[in-house]
Amino acid sequence: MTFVNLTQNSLSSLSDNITVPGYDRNRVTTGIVHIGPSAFFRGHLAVYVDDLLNQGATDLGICAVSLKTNNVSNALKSQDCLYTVVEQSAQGKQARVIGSVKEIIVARDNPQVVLQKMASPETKLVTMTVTQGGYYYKNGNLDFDHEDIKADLTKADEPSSTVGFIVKALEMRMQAGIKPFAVMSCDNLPNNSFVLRNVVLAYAAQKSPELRDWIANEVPFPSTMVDRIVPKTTPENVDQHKQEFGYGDAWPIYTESFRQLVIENVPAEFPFPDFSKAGALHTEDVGVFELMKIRLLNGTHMALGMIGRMAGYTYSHEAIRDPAIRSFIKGMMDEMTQTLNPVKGVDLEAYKATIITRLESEYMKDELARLARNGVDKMDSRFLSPLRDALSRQTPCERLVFAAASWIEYLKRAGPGFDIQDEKAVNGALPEKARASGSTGSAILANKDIFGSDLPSSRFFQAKFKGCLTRICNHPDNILEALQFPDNPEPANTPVPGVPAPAP
Ligand code: CS2
Repeated sequence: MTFVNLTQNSLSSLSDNITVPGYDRNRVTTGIVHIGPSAFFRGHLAVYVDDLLNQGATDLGICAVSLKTNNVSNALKSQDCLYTVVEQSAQGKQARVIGSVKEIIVARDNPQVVLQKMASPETKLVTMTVTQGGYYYKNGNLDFDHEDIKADLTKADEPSSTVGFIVKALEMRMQAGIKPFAVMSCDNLPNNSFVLRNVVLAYAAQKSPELRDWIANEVPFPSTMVDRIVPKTTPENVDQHKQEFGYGDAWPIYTESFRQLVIENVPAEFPFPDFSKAGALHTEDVGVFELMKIRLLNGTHMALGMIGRMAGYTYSHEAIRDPAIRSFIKGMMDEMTQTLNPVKGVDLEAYKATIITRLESEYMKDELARLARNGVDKMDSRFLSPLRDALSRQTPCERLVFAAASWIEYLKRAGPGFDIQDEKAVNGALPEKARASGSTGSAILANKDIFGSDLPSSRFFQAKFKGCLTRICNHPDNILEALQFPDNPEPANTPVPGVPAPAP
């Protein structure tokens, strides 16, 4: 059997059950530059934009920019930047061809083309999904010691980093008298665009105070809460897609039907797309939504990823169906909930129940290894900052401590056959350090960039952490047996007898 490949010309020959762009892509101009065209972006923001184009917008086409790699560009270029999003649920699979990405550029090969795009008056919005590493954020400021930042500051006309590109393009606009674009992060990072604004301003200040002030006064940086589970596309997905839908797509995106986008308000006079037409929520206070999602979904993901994988499971739906893991996860979510403020319009109990249902979906085939990756970057937002809140609110946190302690065991297991997918951990020899520190995890806890100095010196935390890690180490072949928790946990911060007070 022969299959057509997805292109603009082949759209009309696809079967009727495939949704295709209902707008003339030739009439769509570029209004958004997106840095980091990850699977998540293609399954999330690009779909919202596709909705807006279907509703008649013509000035919101996306120019996708890969900073270094050309794999997305190679896959999408031959299909006119079209790709399929397959939504899967118990109701079946719905395939939809997304047309919002109009062009794709690899910045390393064409930095000037990227800058021209960003500086063009047509571009009103620059968005990004680059994961935490792309923010060059360290101890509350721009990491001036990072090689990328050092290099960009010396040859700023040809940047290579996210921050370098954003600042250079804004400088070009300022010098040309063109209004700036808005900058919107779509990464899972608390206060995502606020963090981005801080690093951008710090970098711009090195170039000129005038540029820094112009950015500070003129550029909106709306923070967002973004949510949609987008597992890694596998070679099997590519084959399966061809068989099921009758056409070839080099890189289809398999995802769930759920999606959510919450965006901080932008001043009304700024030409910002109205994403509410595509189901997003524009709000004054996005922070509460972000915290809710990062803790309840991403925190749960990471704990499920580590513990589930160490228990021998491969996928999210398998792990969450294990009664011991499920009960642990539900208990941990309850502990997380007590660290949150109420979220207007959201019933947190219903929100948690929806997350469990999403995790259970066997259609997703979401790998636990994906959920547990990049722990160095994620430990803080997923477990340590909720733990700090639990300690100050004096709410129960036994399971949160267990999740943090299980990271030490996860690190220990790194090696052939157990890829932890965490470059920073591997480069920093954290697996070796974890193995060397036995059941105390002391060499890892001593890493102030990750744990800070407050948590390791809390007597309550110390004792609980040691208790959890000891239990884990006592059950080397079955981590599930270490999941034992008291029915009536003591509130956080209760002094624990026998644990020495921290050094002054
Ligand atoms: C995952 C996320 O890798 C991770 O940290 O938890 O990619 C998660 O699937 C998305 O944030 C869901 O919105």
